[in-house]
Amino acid sequence: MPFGEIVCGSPGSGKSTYCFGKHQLFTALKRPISIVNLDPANETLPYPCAIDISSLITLQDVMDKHGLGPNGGMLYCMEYLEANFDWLEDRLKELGNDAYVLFDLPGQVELSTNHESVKNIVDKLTKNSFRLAAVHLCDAHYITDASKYISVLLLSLRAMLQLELPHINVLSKIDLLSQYGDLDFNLDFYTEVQDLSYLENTLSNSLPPRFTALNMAMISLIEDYGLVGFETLAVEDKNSMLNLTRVIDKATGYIFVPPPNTEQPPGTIIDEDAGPISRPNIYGLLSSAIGPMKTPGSDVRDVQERWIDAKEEYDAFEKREWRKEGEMVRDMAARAGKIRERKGPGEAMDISPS
Ligand SMILES: Nc1nc2c(ncn2[C@@H]2O[C@H](COP(=O)(O)OP(=O)(O)OP(=O)(O)O)[C@@H](O)[C@H]2O)c(=O)[nH]1
Ligand SMILES: [Mg+2]
Repeated sequence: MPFGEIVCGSPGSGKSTYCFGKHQLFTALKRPISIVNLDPANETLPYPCAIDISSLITLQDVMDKHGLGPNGGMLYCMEYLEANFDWLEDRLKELGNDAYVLFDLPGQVELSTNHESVKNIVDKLTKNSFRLAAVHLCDAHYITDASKYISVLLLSLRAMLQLELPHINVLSKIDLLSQYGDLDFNLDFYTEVQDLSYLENTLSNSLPPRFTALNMAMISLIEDYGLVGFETLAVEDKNSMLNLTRVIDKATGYIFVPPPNTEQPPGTIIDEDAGPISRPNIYGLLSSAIGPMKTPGSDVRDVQERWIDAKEEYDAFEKREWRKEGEMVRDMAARAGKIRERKGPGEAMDISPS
C-alpha cells in the first residue's frame, strides 16, 4: 500500500526545501521516498523528482495560450491535472506498492483551502489505496504578530476542513524565529493553541476598536473547532526532521521495517548474536509506533530552548561538534592513506576510529 504526504502551505513557507530535506533524510535511513512536483511554476527543482507535472503542463504555456495571469493559470493547471488524472495514476503505479510519495504543491493557498481540484485529486489518490497525510507548512514568523497568528490559525483550519486528511500543521523555519524579536508568550502557547483570549489585549491595541468584536468572533470560531495545533520544523536540524517524521508516520500508520538482507543505515548493529537490547526488534515496532513520543525535539519546551532561549549557545556547541567530526574524518582519511602506502594497493584496510 503506498503512503504519502500532501505538502501544502503559503508561498515561500518551505515546501520544496522540506521535500528535499526529507529526501536526504530518508535516503540516509534507507527508507523509500519519491517526490512528485505538482507545481507547474517550479522551474528549478532542488530535489530528484520522480514525477514532474511540467511534463504534462507548464504555467508559462497556459498563460501564453489562454492569456491568463499566474494565479488563473495555476488554477487552470490544477483543473487540467484533475481532468488528466490517469497521467498521474500511470506514473504513480510505476513507483510500486511500497512507494512513499511526497506531493510538492504550489504555494497558492486557495488550492488547499477553497478550490476543488486538489481536493478531488486527493480523493482519487485515497480511493487508489494511498494512505495520505496533509503536511501544512506555515512560516513561523507569523506567530510574532497576534493578528498574523490568527490568520494562520484560520488558514490552517480551512485547509484541514477542505482536505479532510490526517493533518499536521507545521511552523516552519523555527530556527529563524529569534530574529523577529521576543514572543509575547512561550512557544507552547502558539503550538498548542492555548487560551486565545489572552491575545485580545494585543489585538485590541494594534487594531482600531471596531475590529475587537470581529477578532473575538474569529478566536471563538477557532476555539470551538478545537482542531488546530502545530508541530515545529527547522529543516536542517536532524532531530527536528526525525520528530516531524515520527508525527506524520503516526498519522498515516506507516511503520518502516527494512527488508531482510538490506544494507543497514550507518551505526546499526547488524551482529546477529548481539543481545536484544542492541538490535532493533521489528516485532516491537508497532508498540513503539503507537507509544508516546519521546524523541529529542518532541517537547516544545526543548524546541524553545534550542531555537529561542539559548540558540547562540546551542549553535556554538553544534559548531564545535561538527569541527570535531570533521577532524575525525580527516584523521581517518590520513590513517587510511598511510596504511595504503604501507600495504600497497588492493589490500584490506581497517580505518575504524581508534
Ligand atoms: N532558515 C531556514 N530557511 C528555510 C527553511 N525551510 C525553507 N527555508 C528557505 O525558505 C525559502 C523558501 O523555501 P521554498 O522551499 O522554496 O518554499 P516553497 O514553499 O516551496 O515556495 P513556493 O513553491 O514558491 O510556494 C528558501 O530560501 C529556503 O532556503 C528552514 O527550515 N529554515
Ligand atoms: Mg516550492
